[in-house]
Amino acid sequence: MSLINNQLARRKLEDQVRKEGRLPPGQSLTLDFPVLHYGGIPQFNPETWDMRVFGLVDQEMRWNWQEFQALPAVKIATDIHCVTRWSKFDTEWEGILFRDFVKLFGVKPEAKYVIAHCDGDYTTNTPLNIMYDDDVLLAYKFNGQYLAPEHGFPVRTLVPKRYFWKSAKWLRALEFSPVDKPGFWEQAGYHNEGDPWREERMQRRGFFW
Ligand SMILES: Nc1nc2c(c(=O)[nH]1)N[C@H]1C(S)=C(S)[C@@H](COP(=O)(O)O)O[C@H]1N2
Ligand SMILES: [Mo]
Repeated sequence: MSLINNQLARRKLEDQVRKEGRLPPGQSLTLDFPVLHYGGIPQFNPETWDMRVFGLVDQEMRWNWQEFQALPAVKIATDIHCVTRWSKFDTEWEGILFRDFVKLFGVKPEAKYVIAHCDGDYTTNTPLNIMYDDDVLLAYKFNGQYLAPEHGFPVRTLVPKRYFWKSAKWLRALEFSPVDKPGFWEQAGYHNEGDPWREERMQRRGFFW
């Protein structure tokens, strides 16, 4: 497709999702899948990789790659919104539904926040009640294929109702905490909640802006 046709197609789809009430304020539709992260792309080693849960859980647990992949998975279609103002529509994901995942180890009633810990020291925080939504996954496939390394292979969280920085790539552990622990971007001045419909982008002037 020529550049002009591509632009027209993009505009047309954008108008459509706007009419449908699916385009949050200040966002525009992209047909690409931009890559954004801090630091390098971590190496995946299936021999040493594990997923862990710790903190306020009934039983701290870990899964190796084989065990993790064998857990019952679901497919969902959803829209994603990046704070850098792109939104992508009808994306298809496959992975373990957070709500199902927690049944494997049990969450203590005092747990109020989930902190995602990633390779490369990235963290991000989300209230537990948001994580129980029916669209929150520990995702390992996108549009039918395993995640590309730059999009978080082998596993990322997917929290579609928040700006995309809360969808943590290269996830290695979930911490269940009684107190909130602002993560990498949240400490740098991004909004702690990050709801795209309320345009919760920045909460204060951070170091860089
Ligand atoms: N581990 C990790 N996850 C991360 C980030 C990061 O720097 N490290 N960046 C976040 C940001 S700011 C965005 S916008 C999305 C981008 O995901 P994508 O590259 O798949 O589009 O990943 C999020 N998850
Ligand atoms: Mo981002």
